[in-house]
Amino acid sequence: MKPTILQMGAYPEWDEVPLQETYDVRRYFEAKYKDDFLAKCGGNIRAIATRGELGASRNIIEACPNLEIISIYGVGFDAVDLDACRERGIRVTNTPDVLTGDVADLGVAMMLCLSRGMIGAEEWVRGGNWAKQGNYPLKRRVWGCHAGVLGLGRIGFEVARRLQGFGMEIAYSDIAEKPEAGGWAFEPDPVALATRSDFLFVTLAASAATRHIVNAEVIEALGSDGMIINVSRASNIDEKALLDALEAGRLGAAALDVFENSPALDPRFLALDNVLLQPHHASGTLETRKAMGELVRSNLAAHFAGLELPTPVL
Ligand code: 8YV
Repeated sequence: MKPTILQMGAYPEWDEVPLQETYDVRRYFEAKYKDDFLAKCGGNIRAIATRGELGASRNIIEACPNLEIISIYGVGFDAVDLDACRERGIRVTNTPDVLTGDVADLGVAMMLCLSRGMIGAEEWVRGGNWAKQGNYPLKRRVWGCHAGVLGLGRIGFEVARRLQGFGMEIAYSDIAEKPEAGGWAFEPDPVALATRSDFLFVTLAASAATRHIVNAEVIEALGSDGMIINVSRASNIDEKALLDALEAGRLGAAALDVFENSPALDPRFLALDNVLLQPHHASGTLETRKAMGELVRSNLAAHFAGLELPTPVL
């Protein structure tokens, strides 16, 4: 008999097909009446397949008394209630490493794109302003500037390595100094990091402890010429303080791949011209998403075969 699994969100077809071949899949995201749906199938669920941003709340975990494992399509596990899992010995897996390069690439691309005004420049050409009004307004340099990396984990490290190629001066904050950081300066205090940075990359794994780590003080320290680039989670930034500072020009610019309440982001963002807004797609390449889907399935397969999990969180 195929094990029954609860699927929290849609996957591409190349992931749906093998999942359905191997498991009896119950699609939570398609159920109209979620509570009734869980009341009916919850007792049969042995695994949850979810996505980074969807996770699994305590409610859902409790509605599945025979749950053994949660497999996340994404590296972030902040949306899974880990305490609820620990209480019941439920295993949790994620998809680290396979997405690191793409997330770092997009972060760096966002910095370049916003700093050099590439979106506006494209409109300048397409809209005929180049011919009518002449040259595009001058923008800001990136190479040789100071970059701060808040969270030197896998993704932060790859961001910093890329920035080094642009001849940037690199500093980072983390819980402790990292031996792999080589010549990059360690600055434990995020405010001090922001003070010395032109570009502040937010790359740390989100948790209750990192909520609003980028607060009004950090934002002010970055200042009216500074830019924030966030490819982690929205909760790492105090979004209201960010919007206030962007509107008042106390922060120069922000390039964001993540938002509170996404995809229904705060309409204040849409009125700003000092932002670059991206639809949470830092890991969104065909190659990486295929690797993530495979890892979701290999974690589930290892669990049901009684083998060691390839990429466990818990
Ligand atoms: C994905 C993510 O966009 O890795 C994560 O934690 O949030 C992203 O890579 C997401 O998990 C896909 O649903």
